[in-house]
Amino acid sequence: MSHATDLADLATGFTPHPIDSAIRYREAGLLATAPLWQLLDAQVAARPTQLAVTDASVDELGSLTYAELGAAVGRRAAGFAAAGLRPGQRVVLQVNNSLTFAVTALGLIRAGVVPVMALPAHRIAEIAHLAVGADAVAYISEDGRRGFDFRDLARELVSLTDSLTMVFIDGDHAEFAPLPDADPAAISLPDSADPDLPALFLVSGGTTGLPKLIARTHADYTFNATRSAQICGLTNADTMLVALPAAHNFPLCCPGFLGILTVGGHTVFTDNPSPDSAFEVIEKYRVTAVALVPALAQLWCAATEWEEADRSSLRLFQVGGAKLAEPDAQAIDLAFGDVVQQVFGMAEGLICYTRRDDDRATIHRTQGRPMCEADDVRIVDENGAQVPDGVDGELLVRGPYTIRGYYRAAEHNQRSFTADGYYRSGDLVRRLPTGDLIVTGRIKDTIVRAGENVAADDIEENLLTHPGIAQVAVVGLPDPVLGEKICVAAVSPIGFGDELPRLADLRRYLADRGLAAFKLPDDLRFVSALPVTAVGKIDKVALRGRLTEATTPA
Ligand code: OOB
Repeated sequence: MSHATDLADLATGFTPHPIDSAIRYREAGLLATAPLWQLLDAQVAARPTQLAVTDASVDELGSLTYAELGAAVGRRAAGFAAAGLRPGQRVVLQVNNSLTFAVTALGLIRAGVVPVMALPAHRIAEIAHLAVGADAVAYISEDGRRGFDFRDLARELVSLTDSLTMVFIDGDHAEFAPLPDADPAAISLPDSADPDLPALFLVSGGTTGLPKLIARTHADYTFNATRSAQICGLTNADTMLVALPAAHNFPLCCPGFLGILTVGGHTVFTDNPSPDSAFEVIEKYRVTAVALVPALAQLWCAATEWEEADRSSLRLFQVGGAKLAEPDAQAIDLAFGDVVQQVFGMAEGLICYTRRDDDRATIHRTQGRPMCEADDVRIVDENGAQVPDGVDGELLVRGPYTIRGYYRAAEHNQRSFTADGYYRSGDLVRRLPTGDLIVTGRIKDTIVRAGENVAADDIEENLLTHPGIAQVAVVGLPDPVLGEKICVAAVSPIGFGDELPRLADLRRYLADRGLAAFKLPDDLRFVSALPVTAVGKIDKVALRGRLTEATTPA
């Protein structure tokens, strides 16, 4: 295929903004005209000697300045081009947090090759699905040094997919190719890109079914990074710790690695988010900002009781990906000094932030408000009619950086988008008169018990106020009499010494808080940990499976 055909192929099955919206967004200055890699080029020119990236798991030579990062990215891009990868072609990238991640992801983008940002926890089912869906020509990963051998996955993948002809492996590459580098002066790289074509693919974070491909364009992702960095007040004096998997939208671009790139700051990558390791990294590099999911944030808070490393440099503690309970938000502020920020976002687009100058109560209680004035949020009832402020409804969204359709998923798009182009998030939210949003649950997360609809999040929120419960998930399990019974899976707080609450205690507790009798749980299991998704959110599908297995007689 010629380059033009590769780009035409990339555009097939991609849903752009309608032309009038694209013009309006561009006129408002929200959609860039430059390719995404321009973010790096600008910093290489502006501050070549400043530190750009550090790999916390490498003791020596683990850092690159902007000039060095620019050069490494150029060589990697040239290497991919020399290996035969062409602009517009898709590749699946699955690399743990490291300098290799930074150089390889940016190298692909610089070469015009479009990475599918797989998470390290994905396995063959997800990777094969993504590779086939994107018609990927290459898989890029690493060896077995981190406890899982991605070369085995590569072997299976090659046997399952027709389009895939190249595998590049970081480290011990076995029968595959090593990550390529070449002299950029000797090979031609694209000097521009259509800003409204995909620069990369994110994968959807849903816990139902296989991940879907989310095309993010040069223009919309540049905006996502730039606006996020502004809202979070990042400057080139900031150091961002990327502790969640870097391929996820949150640590990648909200503001994350790409956001800090827009202001010329420093990113430190770690593949170990546990507090004992991460706190040392914070002390060593004077980290100022970090993004975590709620379960990790809880762990970090608890660890401040015994970990001694100096964390006083932290000024921005972002939590998102799942609902942060108000007491947990307060606990973070107490333990780290008024630094918490809630982030409610989705790979599909919309990002909401609490703002630095909001009062602490708003920051503790809400999930923030949209980052862009052109974000068009509607909250609707089950008939699609808009609900007033203060009333729960499903969040629909349309805007400059929100997709108009999943990639090559026409049938799915019929369900996930309205006729006038809004993305149906499936999230239940409530808008306050201030514009701040409170996420109250998922529309499908209800248990039908003896004919009554019970919202799992209602019970969860109430249980989280109980001192004997640190984390909780409420799911419906099949029951011959009730149809579904309400099962509580709970984790007790670290160091919780007293006797664990029993089912009868919790039923009484909830009844005292005013919950209706039909909402009181039928079953209680204490577990050491709840199953989580690839980025660390509670995975109810897996949990239901586990609990059903545990109750089904053999
Ligand atoms: C982030 O992105 P995804 O694509 O992995 O997951 C999106 C979904 C949302 O639709 C919502 O159901 C849930 O995750 N979610 C939250 C939340 N943040 C995300 N639910 C309650 N409270 C929050 N703060 O998870 C993501 C992407 C960018 C930034 C932050 C998170």
